[in-house]
Amino acid sequence: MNTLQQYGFTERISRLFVTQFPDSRLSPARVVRVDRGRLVVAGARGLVHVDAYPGAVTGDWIALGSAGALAPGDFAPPAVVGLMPRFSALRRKKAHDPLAEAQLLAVNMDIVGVIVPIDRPISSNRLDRTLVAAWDSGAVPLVILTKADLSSRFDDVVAQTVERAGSAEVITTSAESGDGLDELLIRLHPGQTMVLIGPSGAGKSSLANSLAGKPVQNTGEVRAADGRGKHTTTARELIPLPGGGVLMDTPGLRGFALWDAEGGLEVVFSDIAELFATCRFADCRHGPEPGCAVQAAIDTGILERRRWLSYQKMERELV
Ligand SMILES: Nc1nc2c(ncn2[C@@H]2O[C@H](COP(=O)(O)OP(=O)(O)OP(=O)(O)O)[C@@H](O)[C@H]2O)c(=O)[nH]1
Ligand SMILES: [Mg+2]
Ligand SMILES: [Zn+2]
Repeated sequence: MNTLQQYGFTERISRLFVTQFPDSRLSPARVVRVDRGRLVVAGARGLVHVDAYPGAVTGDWIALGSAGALAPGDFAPPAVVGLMPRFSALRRKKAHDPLAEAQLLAVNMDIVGVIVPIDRPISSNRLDRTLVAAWDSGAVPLVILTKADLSSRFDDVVAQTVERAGSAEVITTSAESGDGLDELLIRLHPGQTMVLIGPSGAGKSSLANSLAGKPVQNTGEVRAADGRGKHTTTARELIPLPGGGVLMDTPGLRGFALWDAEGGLEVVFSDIAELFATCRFADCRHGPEPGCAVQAAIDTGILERRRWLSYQKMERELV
């Protein structure tokens, strides 16, 4: 495998590249990390530094040419000349501010690894939000419970998470004991990319190191008082795995506000969408009006009130 392949270059990407950039003097590469004003990119000849390119983020496929003239025999350092269209993109809102812009968290991933640490109380609302954004991204979410060696409430937490995750798969792992790592790896096929998303201290970088089989990322202790992390990872970075898959480690996220993810909302709350269809009135606002299937489901305990509130909150956020 050459460097390009180690970073996820496949037949499919190769065909897309040629369609997008027919000029044979251009070559494909992938952004591994964005440093201040510079990009680390993986190309056929290895990792190289190039100047930043507007809009290019970690995970992007790019076209490399030579800066200045592209004439044969011209010796110039490689430079980014174009971006490939992205096949998936995970977005969130920058802050709890209606005017805030979308922030791209990750691009060109096949799997969104939603990291949930077992050593803290599960935040269902946060999990819901992250799953909505993940389903909307064009990739498939995989919920990864971490630090399985730590919890005595293990079965409880797993059951709670499985219920909440709906149609997303849930696996439990421990970077410490190695449990669950094989299960995770069989889901990441050669050439596929999985981004790890979650709060600081959740164990994303520890998982990356265990999967890579060597220390590639720094990890940091969590604060004893509340178990929160110290934002050890500060940049997104691609990490090639021995099996041919690619990981993207990311900095811990404080919150998760949604950006324009109606499609994901319907997947995660499909039970609620189904109820809407059976309300007596087509324009039911699901309040006190007669024949509301949502209210009936809450009354009979089929729908948890908390879940309904969570849905409403997210729906408002998306308007
Ligand atoms: N017992 C145990 N501790 C773990 C495990 N995974 C991670 N930890 C510990 O949890 C702490 C945080 O781990 P990191 O991997 O740095 O967490 P992170 O999600 O990368 O955090 P940020 O980079 O800040 O976003 C470290 O002290 C790790 O040793 C695990 O499977 N078991
Ligand atoms: Mg980290
Ligand atoms: Zn209704």
